Amino acid sequence: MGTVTIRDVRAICTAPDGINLTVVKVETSEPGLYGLGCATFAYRTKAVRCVVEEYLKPLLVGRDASRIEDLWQLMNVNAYWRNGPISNNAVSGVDQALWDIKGKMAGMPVYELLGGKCREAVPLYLHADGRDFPALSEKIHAYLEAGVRYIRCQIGTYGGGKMSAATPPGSQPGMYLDPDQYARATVALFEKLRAEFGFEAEFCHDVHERVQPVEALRLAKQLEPYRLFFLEDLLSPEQGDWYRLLRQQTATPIAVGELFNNPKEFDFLIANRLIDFIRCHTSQLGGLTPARKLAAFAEVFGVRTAWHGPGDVSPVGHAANIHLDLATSNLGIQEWTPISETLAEVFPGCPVQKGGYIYANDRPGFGIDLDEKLAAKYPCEHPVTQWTQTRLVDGTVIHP
Ligand code: GCO
Ligand code: MG
Repeated sequence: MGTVTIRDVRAICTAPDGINLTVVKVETSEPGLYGLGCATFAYRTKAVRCVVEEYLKPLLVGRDASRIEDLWQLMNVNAYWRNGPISNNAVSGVDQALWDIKGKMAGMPVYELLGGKCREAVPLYLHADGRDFPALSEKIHAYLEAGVRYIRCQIGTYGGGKMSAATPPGSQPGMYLDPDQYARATVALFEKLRAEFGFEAEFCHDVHERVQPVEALRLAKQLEPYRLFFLEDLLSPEQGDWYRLLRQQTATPIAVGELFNNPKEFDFLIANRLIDFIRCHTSQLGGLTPARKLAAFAEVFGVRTAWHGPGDVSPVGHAANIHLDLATSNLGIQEWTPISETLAEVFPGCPVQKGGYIYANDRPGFGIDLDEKLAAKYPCEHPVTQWTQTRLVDGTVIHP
């Protein structure tokens, strides 16, 4: 086969489960040879699609599809300004598609291209949530019976709700939160959870950057006796330096990263061993190429991976995470969102969950496809994002 070049680059936007997903399809000069990559930024779908089709496509068509590293570097600096979520997601879609193509050309699953399996399957964690303790406890029992041992425990997701009587009349609409009430309730929650489930189950919790730094410090210390597997997003990326103080005062394992786009947001956290798990949303980083470099960098400092794996990652993105996980020795855990029947129809070849593990298939590339006709039946919608309009009791906007 001579040089295989890029013939077309398209963004396919679809919402089979009502969550906007963006997948880039790179078609090549070789008939029938194409790759798929995840570019999902659920709240700016149109913007990512525009970057892919109006800017990256003209840059890429006609170029050698085998030159993944060169093309990643070219795309990353092509707009001069870089390291933002919209351009990174667009670059990720192309990058992952090129890895998919390379696997298909080599006749190998991508995990083989990355060094081969470190394990037969990938350990996962699932989200358990409930409006109250009994509802949460019932979910956890069901997961444990199904062989899932790592569980993220929340009551009322990330806290917050309607404005209270303490909010000044006439305040703006939004998701109102009392961080101190949330922090006190969280400590009480894990005391009850450990009393009911003991210490065999591995519990995580996601603070979702919703408390002030000193409250975060106090919360991490108060949770220490309950031996969490990790405590996530204690601080917003803007307050990352507070992790230096946190590390000196508590042994609660720290996980952070889903909001990171720029290497300068995480390099000091890893190089100074201030965190235990890096939680990046791999398309937000720019794809598999930067993610595999980040995994290797983290290994040097004893930091483990725990890639972001919520509902707003496409099954292609989940597959890319799983292939990277399989070939990564410093894998910590993989966040998993069960794939619905509808999603599995639109994306044939999804990774499969069996008990507490995820299995990739062994087909070349990522082993996953996209039924474009079916995908077109689930168009994306673009309403104003509501849940991120989070406010304190007094009406002040806070990080969501
Ligand atoms: C997680 C994340 C998600 C995000 C969501 C934003 O740990 O999985 O915090 O729940 O809130 O991906 O769209
Ligand atoms: Mg999170």
